[in-house]
Amino acid sequence: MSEPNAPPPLEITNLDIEQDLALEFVHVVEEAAIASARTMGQGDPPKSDQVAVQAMRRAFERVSIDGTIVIGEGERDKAPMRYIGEQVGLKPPPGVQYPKVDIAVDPLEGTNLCATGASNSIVVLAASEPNGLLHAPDCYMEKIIAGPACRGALDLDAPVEENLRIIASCLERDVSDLTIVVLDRPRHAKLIQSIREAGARIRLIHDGDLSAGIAAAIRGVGVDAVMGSGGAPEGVITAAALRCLHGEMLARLVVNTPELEERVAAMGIRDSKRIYTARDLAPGKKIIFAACGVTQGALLNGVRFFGEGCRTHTLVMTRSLNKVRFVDAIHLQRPPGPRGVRLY
Ligand code: VTB
Repeated sequence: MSEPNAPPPLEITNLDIEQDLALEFVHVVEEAAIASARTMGQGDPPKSDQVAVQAMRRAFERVSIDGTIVIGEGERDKAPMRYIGEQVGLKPPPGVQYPKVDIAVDPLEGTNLCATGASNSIVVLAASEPNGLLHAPDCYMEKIIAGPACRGALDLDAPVEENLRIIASCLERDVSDLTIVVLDRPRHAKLIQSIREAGARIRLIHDGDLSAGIAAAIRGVGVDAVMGSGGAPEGVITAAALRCLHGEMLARLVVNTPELEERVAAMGIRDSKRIYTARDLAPGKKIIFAACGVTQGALLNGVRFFGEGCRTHTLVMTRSLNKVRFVDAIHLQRPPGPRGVRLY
């Protein structure tokens, strides 16, 4: 018999992150994408970022999760909006507990791309059960990312030309047929030279190694691999996507100052030189990944506005359910005119 004054038992909802919440996460990235797309080309990156973060926050308030942001806006970017450790999700009614979910977000990946109207800026989030995503420090990360054909075949410490030879052979083509994406940064001068000498083609990008990483794991988008160093937080989110796509990723934190060494140690990372696979970076059993295009991109269309609303394009993937979905949504902000819903 229960105690007369005992609190009522907690009703733990059976919501499954992948099965039941996919559409909720789609809604979160759509809202942030629509908000930031309104600022496209205004030349104000912090503003673009801020509206994305605010819209994301508001949208999270409707999702039935007990969420914790484990990767948020970067200290590197000095984007002060979404803090690591922040709790998100709908407040449950008394006696109910929603599923605990760890969340990694990049409310606007490619802030500068959006601010200049350049292609490939996206809103991204990854979610998993607690501890399913590495709590990475906001430093650089060396990365090599390729598609499923290259699984287990690459070596982060091998010479560039060797990895290119392997990628070409896994994809059954010549090195000269490959397209390698590299962030256009002075630190990559040597890497770029080596790729050129090996004879592969290069696409230099200004920002957005996350969307390039996803593209590398999908055939037909024109990216065979991504090489070089980019943000570690972006690396973890890429890894979550790659786990859903069964792609290949090797990565290592770039810990090159005593301060960083200390910060990494304080975060519980014992071996700062460790080479991580996608599975190490995103070990979750349940993983959901959602990305919505902001500006037009190779993989995702940007947000298109028209009289009565707008249209968004979202990629949503789940690891254990093995689903890769593209969601093409029309958001009516007012009733359509007499000729019905417009598709553009
Ligand atoms: C990359 C890129 C991001 O940061 O991770 C890059 O994909 C790395 O930092 O879009 P640097 O700009 O210092 O090279 C972004 O450009 C934005 O954080």
